[in-house]
Amino acid sequence: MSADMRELKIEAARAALDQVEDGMRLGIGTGSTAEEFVRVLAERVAGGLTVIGVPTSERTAALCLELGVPLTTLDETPELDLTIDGADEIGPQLGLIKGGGGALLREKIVAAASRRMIVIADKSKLVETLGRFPLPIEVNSFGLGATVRTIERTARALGLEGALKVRERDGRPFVTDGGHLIVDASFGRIPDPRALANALNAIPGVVEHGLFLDLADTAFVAGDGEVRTFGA
Ligand code: ABF
Repeated sequence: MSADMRELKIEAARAALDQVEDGMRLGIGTGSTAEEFVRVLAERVAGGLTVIGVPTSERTAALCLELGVPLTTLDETPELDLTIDGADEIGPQLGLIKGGGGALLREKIVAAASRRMIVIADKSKLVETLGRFPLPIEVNSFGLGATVRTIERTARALGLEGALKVRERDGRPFVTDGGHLIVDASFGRIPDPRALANALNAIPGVVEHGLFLDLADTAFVAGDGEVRTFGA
């Protein structure tokens, strides 16, 4: 990642940090932008800010522990004030594609448990229509072949076609923190994300998908010397 790109992520992270108040219960996202947020948050915690966070991945949990950000779980703290997370794409009405980092299931559970969700990103994530980034779909490993066929058939009925690939890392299937697999679906433009989200939710082998609709309230998007605010 270039130094400029990292700087944009830090700027977006700082804008989100301004929304954090003493005593807040936070959802803490995953990915390189969310990691910049953890770093700036940790500085404030070291300076006396009192917050507690629910991490959306083991990776984020490890960074929080390393930097001294206090953690809790959704079992102990089922209601959160604010979640701050990155995204792979930010589309109209703050519809998102997430899951490129493989943490979409926990990210969605944590976002849904939060009163507010702020997305932080550099401007490369803004799109007019979702779908340039392959849609991550988390699936149970049982019945993988059948589930993939059902996803294909379901998408085709909505006019969407494209390659579905089981994600790999180091030549082996990528396994999520929840023990599931990820299918990356290169559908291209998704004109009706809600219809696709509903259809995917109805497939038994699909655990969750990376379409985050009606979850984000605000996006801070850094680029061209400014941080733009989208949403409330
Ligand atoms: C998480 O990290 C994911 O949902 C998304 O896939 C990814 C974005 O990563 P980065 O900030 O590194 O671009 O938020």
